[in-house]
Amino acid sequence: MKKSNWIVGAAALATLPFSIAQAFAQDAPPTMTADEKAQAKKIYFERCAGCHGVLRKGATGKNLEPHWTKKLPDGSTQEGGTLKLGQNRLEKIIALGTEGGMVNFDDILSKDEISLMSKYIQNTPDVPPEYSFKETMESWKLLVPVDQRPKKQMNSFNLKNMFSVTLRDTGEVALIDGDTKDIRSIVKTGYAVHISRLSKSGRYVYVIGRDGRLSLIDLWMEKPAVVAELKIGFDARSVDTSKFKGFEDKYAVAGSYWPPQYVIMDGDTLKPRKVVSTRGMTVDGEYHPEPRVASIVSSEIKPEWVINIKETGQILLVDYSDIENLKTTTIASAKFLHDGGWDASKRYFLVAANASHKIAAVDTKLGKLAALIDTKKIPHPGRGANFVHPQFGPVWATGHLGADVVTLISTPSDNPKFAKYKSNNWKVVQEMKHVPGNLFVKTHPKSKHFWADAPQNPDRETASSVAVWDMADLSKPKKIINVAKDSGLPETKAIRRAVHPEYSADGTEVWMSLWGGKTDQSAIVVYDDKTLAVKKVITDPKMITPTGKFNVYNTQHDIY
Ligand code: DHE
Repeated sequence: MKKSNWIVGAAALATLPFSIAQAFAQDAPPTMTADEKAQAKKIYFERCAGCHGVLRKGATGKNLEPHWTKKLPDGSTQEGGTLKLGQNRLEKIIALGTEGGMVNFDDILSKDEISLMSKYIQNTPDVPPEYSFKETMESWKLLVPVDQRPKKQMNSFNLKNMFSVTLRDTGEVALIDGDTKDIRSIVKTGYAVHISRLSKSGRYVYVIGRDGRLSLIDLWMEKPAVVAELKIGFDARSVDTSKFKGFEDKYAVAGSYWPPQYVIMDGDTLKPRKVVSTRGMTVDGEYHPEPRVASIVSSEIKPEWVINIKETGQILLVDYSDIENLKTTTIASAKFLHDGGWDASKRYFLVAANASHKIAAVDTKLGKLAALIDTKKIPHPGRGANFVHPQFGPVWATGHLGADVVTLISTPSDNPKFAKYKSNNWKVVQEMKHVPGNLFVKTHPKSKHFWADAPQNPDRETASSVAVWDMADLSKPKKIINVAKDSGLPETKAIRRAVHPEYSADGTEVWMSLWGGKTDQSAIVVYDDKTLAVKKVITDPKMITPTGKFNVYNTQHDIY
């Protein structure tokens, strides 16, 4: 229906012959009580919005607006080649997942909840409220002012090798001493806490929760604790700090999924300085009401952040040298930008446009797109991994949620010894056989191994295991390590997904999390990177749903 006609449409319905009016009546979405709606809304926010968007316009996950979740009025499921879903099909998809990358929810949601969610997504999406600078400022809590904080490190921990570990479902991070493997502190943070990032100095940890709560932890305190908090939005995933010379620890920036905007703050207090909306045009020239802020990284060669806008496919280089007069370079790449990391030279940033099956590489020195590289389905690099390939020279690697490979892309280098590889640059030089459902890959400059997880794979054994390649000879079969078995913990109903390899500061150990059931005691299994033998199982009744682990030194210096 044309925009100019849409008001007339409703009135005209009343005059239609009975059979057609009845058909329109059948087109009404499934009815729900207010309580059911509230419950479904909560589950949608917690479990679905990340991939499908608050407005359900689709990104990593498919569009879930009623025009295709609901069957046609006559019950048919096809219209001009578009498949319509309907209650039964939706219930199946939610329960069992799809080959396209949707995970199965039958071990997370009950049958009733799956039925409820299927009804909910046939109804019109709820639009959450906006969130202004004033409200952002009102949420700010300075718990320990700067002048009341330690002037030097007050504990004896080796802070370089401290790990900030996400305890996803308890909304906490555990600060674990990488040398002794002791839990030094468990800190309350935001709901379904997502990632940690480090200030340039390595003193402050910034932790962002999915509820938009940003927590600032001071590692110099005798017992590291939260010294400031800010609610940057209602739904958030990313944060970073200013790392350019002269701006160390000065600013922080956090990206919000809803409302679609980013917030610039003072680095040591989180006092908000500026809120910038990301609404605007996609690379295809269409207006998007919900362009969410995906990954953010901080350049060390310019006072700039690379801010990746998911739905528009626009990569922003935001110059923070004068935040009152903010200058932004907008680089068109491809939709739907997600996560990414630096190449080995830290001049190029490579980010997954995951639903377009592409990697975009930005030259941050020239402020231009360097390449758009086609890959297999749904690349998901985390931050990716850099190493020197025996045949192809420097490469950056990404795994895939939707394909059974790890993709190696040749990256440029100023080092004359790599000049012979120049003609390979920005090409996919190898696809290493893996399995779908991979989220994170990792290596370390001092390591000879390459690690890739597969936590989203539907097979229990595969999801609980991690694959390790010998980088000196990538044709050798990879080694599969069952992390759940290595933990020695009793089996649980929920799959314990082995997720997010992270190196110790010296590159000798690899830490793997076991992401288990919402209330199950779980563990981090620490491997000797050389021998691949278990070195230590870190477990504790408070170790519930450990996922991302952020080694202070590696995160501070973007080593991956
Ligand atoms: Fe993440 C990074 C978004 C689900 C663990 N995740 C990122 C980044 C984004 C993102 C945009 C890049 C941040 C940056 O670098 O600034 N993640 C999303 C989602 O939208 C998604 C798909 C769905 C959701 O509802 O949130 C999602 N993420 C997850 C998980 O379920 C994971 C596996 C477990 C968890 O604890 O939430 C998870 N995401 C991570 C981790 C990183 C991450 C560990 C950082 C990787 C790194 O090595 O830096």
